[in-house]
Amino acid sequence: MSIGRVLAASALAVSLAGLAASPALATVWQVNGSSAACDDGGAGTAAQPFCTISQGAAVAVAGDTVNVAAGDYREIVMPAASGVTYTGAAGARVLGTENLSGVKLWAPALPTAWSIPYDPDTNPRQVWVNDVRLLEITTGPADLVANSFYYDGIAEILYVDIGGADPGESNVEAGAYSFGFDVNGLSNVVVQGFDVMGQNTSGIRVRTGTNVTVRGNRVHRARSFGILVEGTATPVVTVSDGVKVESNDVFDNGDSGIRLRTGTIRARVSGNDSHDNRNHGLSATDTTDSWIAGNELFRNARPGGVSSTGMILDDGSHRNQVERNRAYANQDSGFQVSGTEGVVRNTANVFVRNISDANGDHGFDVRESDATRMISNTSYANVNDGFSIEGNSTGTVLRNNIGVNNGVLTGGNDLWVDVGSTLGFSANYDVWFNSGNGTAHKIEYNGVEYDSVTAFRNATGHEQQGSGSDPRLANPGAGNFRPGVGGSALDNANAATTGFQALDFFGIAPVDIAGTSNTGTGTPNYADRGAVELPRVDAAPTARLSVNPQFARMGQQITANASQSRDDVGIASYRFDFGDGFVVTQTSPIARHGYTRRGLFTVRVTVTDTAGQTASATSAVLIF
Ligand SMILES: [Ca+2]
Ligand SMILES: [Ca+2]
Ligand SMILES: [Ca+2]
Repeated sequence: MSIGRVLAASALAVSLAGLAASPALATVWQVNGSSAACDDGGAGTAAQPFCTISQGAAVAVAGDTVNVAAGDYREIVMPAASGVTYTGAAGARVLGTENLSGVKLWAPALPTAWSIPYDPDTNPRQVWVNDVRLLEITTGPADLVANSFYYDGIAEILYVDIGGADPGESNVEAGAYSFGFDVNGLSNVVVQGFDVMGQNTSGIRVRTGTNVTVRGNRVHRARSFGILVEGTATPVVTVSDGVKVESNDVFDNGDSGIRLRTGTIRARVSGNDSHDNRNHGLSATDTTDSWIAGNELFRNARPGGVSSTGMILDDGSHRNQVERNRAYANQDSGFQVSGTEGVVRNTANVFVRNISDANGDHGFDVRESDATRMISNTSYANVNDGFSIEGNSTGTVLRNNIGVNNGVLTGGNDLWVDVGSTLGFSANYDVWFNSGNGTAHKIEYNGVEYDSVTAFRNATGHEQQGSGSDPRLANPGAGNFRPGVGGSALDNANAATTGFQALDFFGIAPVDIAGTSNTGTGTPNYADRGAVELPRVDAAPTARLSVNPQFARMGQQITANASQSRDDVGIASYRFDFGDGFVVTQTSPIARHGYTRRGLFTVRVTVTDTAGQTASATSAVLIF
C-alpha cells in the first residue's frame, strides 16, 4: 500500500495544483464506527471520530482524506466532493447487508419458513445464513424450498427457509444496500484498502468519473458486478475517463468481477485478480483506448452456463491494449474480442504477451472484429482452438505466438481461421505444436485442416518463418511457460512488428541465449516467441587446478593455477587454500606460495561466480 499511497499523493498534488489550493489546508477525517466515542455530529478527529464513512463523505472537500478504522460499516458511501481519498485500514469492511440474527426477531410463517419485517435501503437480493448463500425465490413465499428466501417488497417482509429451523438462531446477513461505494460524476476520488462485501448490486461503482482510482480493495459477494465503471447513454451521453482499477482482489460476485461499459475511455485496469465470479473475470463493452495489464483472471464460471470468459472486449470496444494478463481455468475462452453480427464491431485492439491456458473454450477468440493484433501470446491446453479467428473478422494479424496442445480432446486446432475471416489475415513467426495425442490439428484455415505448418505455408503463404516444432515449454501444466533450449521459440521472434513489446509477461527483457543462433527480425534479434522470455540461465562454475612443481623443497615457490576454470557469465573470485594454513582469496586465477615445513599437502581452489555459485578442485604437493 505504501507505493499506492505515494501515487495517490502525487495525483492529489496534481489535483490541488489545479484548484490553486494549499495542501496545508487539507484535512484528514477519522472514521471509527467501533469506537465508543464516535459521533457523526462530532469533530471527525481521532479523539472523536465519525461513526460512518458517509459522514466523512459529507464533509470532506478536495484535498482531504477520510481514514476509516477497522470495523463493519453497513452503509452506501456516496462521495460528495471530488479530490477526496478514502482509505480503509486493514479490517475496514463495507457491508451491503444488515445482520438479522436473534431468535426474538423471526416468526414462523409457513411449514418450514420464517419471516421478519424488513425495510432496508434497497430490497434484498441476497441472503446468507451461516455464510451459505440462499436461493432467491421471486414468485412467492409458497415456492420457498430449503435454503431459499423470498422478499415481499409491498408488505416489506423477508421470508427465509432453511428447512425448518429458526434462522435467527444462525448468523443471517440480508442484502440492504445497492453499492458499497457509489462515486458518481466526480474526479480524482480514490477508494483504497476496503473489504467490500455483499451489496445488492455492485461493490464499487464509478459512474461518469474522471481519474478516479479504485485500488487495493477486496470486492466480493456483490449480487451483480464487483467493480463497475461506466458512463451514461441516457438522458445524456457522458464518459468515464481515465479511471484506474488496480491491485484489487475481486471474487465470488454474481456477475462479472470487473465491468467496464457505456463510454468507458482511457481506463487503466492493472494488477487485479478477478476470479471465481459467476460471469466473466473482466467484461468491457463500449470501452476504448484503455489499458488492461497484468491481471490474473481465473475460474470464472456461471453455474449451468457456458459463456463466462477470463476477459471479453465486446460491442464497440476499440484501440484497447491488453498485455501481460493471464487467463486460466475459465468456463469459456480465456480472452475474447467480439462484436454482434451485423450490429456493432470492434477495431484495432492489441493483445500482447498474454497467457491463456486450460480454459473451457478457446485460448484467444476473435469474432466480428477488425484489425486485431495478436503479438507474442501463449495459448496452451485450452479445450478448443488456441487462437480462433471467426465471425467475418478482418485484418487479424498474428506474430510471435505459441499455440501448444489446444483442442486435443475435441478435434480443435492451435490456430483456426474460419472461411469468412481470411480477408486481411496475416500470420508469421508463430509456433503451432501438438505433442501428438488426441485428435487436434495444428491449423484449420479457410475450411482446410493442416497437420504441418509447412503444408499450411505452402498452401497459403502464411508462416514463412513459422514453426511446427516443439517450443519445449518448461512445465506449462504447472504454469511455467518458458521456452526451452533446443526448442522452436528461442531467439527467433519478430521484434519489428507493430505492437511488439520487448519486456515479457514478467517484465523480463529478451536474452541472447548462447548456442542458439539469433534468427529473429528487428531489434533485438534474439527475442523469444510467446509471452515469456527465457532469461539468462546462470550456471554454476567449473573449477580446474594445476600445481607446479608438485615436488618442491621448503621455501621454494610453487604456483597454483586455476585459469582453466570456467563460468558462463563470469568468475568473481578464487580462494586458494594451500593446506598448511595459508589461504588467499583474489580475483587472479594464479597464486604462489612457499611452504615452511615438510609434508604432503592438498591445495584447494574454490571459484565463485558472479551469482555466488561455487565449485572446487584440488591438487597435491609434496614438500621435502
Ligand atoms: Ca532469447
Ligand atoms: Ca542466441
Ligand atoms: Ca555462472
